Amino acid sequence: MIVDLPVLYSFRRCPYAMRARMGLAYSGLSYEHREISLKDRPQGLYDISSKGTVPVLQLGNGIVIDESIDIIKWALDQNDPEDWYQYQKEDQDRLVEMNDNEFKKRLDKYKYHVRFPDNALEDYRNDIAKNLELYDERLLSSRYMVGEKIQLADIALMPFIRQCAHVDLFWFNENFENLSKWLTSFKESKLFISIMTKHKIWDQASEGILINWDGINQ
Ligand SMILES: N[C@@H](CCC(=O)N[C@@H](CS)C(=O)NCC(=O)O)C(=O)O
Repeated sequence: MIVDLPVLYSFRRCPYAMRARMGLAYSGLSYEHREISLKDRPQGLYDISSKGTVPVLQLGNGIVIDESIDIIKWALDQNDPEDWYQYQKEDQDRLVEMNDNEFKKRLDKYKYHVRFPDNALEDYRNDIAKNLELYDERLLSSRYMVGEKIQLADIALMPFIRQCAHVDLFWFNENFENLSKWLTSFKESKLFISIMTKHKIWDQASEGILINWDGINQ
C-alpha cells in the first residue's frame, strides 16, 4: 500500500468503476490504483469485500466503500469545488436509482439481447428508448440532467448511457439529439479522458499505480 493513500480496485471498462474514478478525479484526490481482471479477481479484493465487485475503495483508516455511488459521495464530501451534490439531491438520487435499476436491466437486455432470446432486439430497444426519451426531454429544457451545471447525477449516468449509445450509435444519435450532444461533451471532456488511461493489471506482489490529479480542474 502506498502510505496512507486510499486504494481503488478498478476495471477500466466497468461503468460503475468509471463513475467512481470520475468522482475521485473531480475531487482531486490521489489514490493507489489497482487494475484487476474480472475473470481472475485477486484474493485481496475478496478479503476486503466479499461481493468481489468493482469498484472498491479502501481508505487509509481501513474503512471499505464497495458501492460506486458511495465512493463518489465520499469523494465529494472531501472536496466538491463546483457543488456537484449540494442541490436537488432528491432529484439526483432518483435519477441514479432509476439508472442503477430499471435502466441497467433494460441496458443488459438490449446490449446482450442474444442471451435473452424471449424477445426480439427491437422490443428491448423500444423499452430502453422510453428511458432515453425522458433524458432527452430533460436536456431540451436544461443543459445538464438537473439544471445548467454538471451535477453528480450526470457523472453517475454517463457511463451507462455511453454503453447504451454504443450498441447502435447511428440509431442513438438519430433519435436522441440532446442526449447525444450531452454524451459527446462528456466523452470529449478532460475529466472522462483522464480516467480512461490504460493501466496494466495489478501484480499482487507489488504496489499499484499512484494516481495524482494535480491540475485536472484547472
Ligand atoms: N452496485 C455496484 C455494482 C458494481 C458491479 O456490478 N460491477 C461489476 C463490473 S462492471 C462487477 O464487479 N461484476 C462482477 C460480479 O458481479 O461478480 C456498484 O455500484 O459499485
